[in-house]
Amino acid sequence: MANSDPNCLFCKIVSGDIPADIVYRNEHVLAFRDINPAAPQHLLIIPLKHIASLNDLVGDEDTIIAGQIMQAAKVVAKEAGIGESGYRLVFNTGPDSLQSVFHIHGHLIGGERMGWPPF
Ligand code: DGP
Repeated sequence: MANSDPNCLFCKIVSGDIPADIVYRNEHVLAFRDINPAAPQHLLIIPLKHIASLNDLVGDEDTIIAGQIMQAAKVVAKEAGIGESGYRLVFNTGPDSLQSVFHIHGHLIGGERMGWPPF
């Protein structure tokens, strides 16, 4: 696949080389359950294109991809039953955020009352 990194875990989930509990897919993005859920509903939404992090979004194409992630989040939240009760979409970015997988992903979390601030 174009724009894929052979060393990237999430690119391997996109290609099917590593299995995941996929809940949603379209021609631009993929959503699957986090292997280590932090909430009753914890989905990861990623672009099919390899982009390392939010800091690596460049140009109009990536701007569109960012919007596609958010549009998918809305759909996935609704399908997960949290569209109305509420959810967060979190993009950990950089060391202080504890980002550990360098393929941009939105954590869609919900299914329980959350606190704020989140740390
Ligand atoms: P972050 O720390 O923001 O980079 O989040 C990475 C998330 O990816 C973390 O919550 C755990 C999840 N994760 C890591 N490896 C796998 C995997 O192989 N499968 C799935 N489904 N999730 C994974």
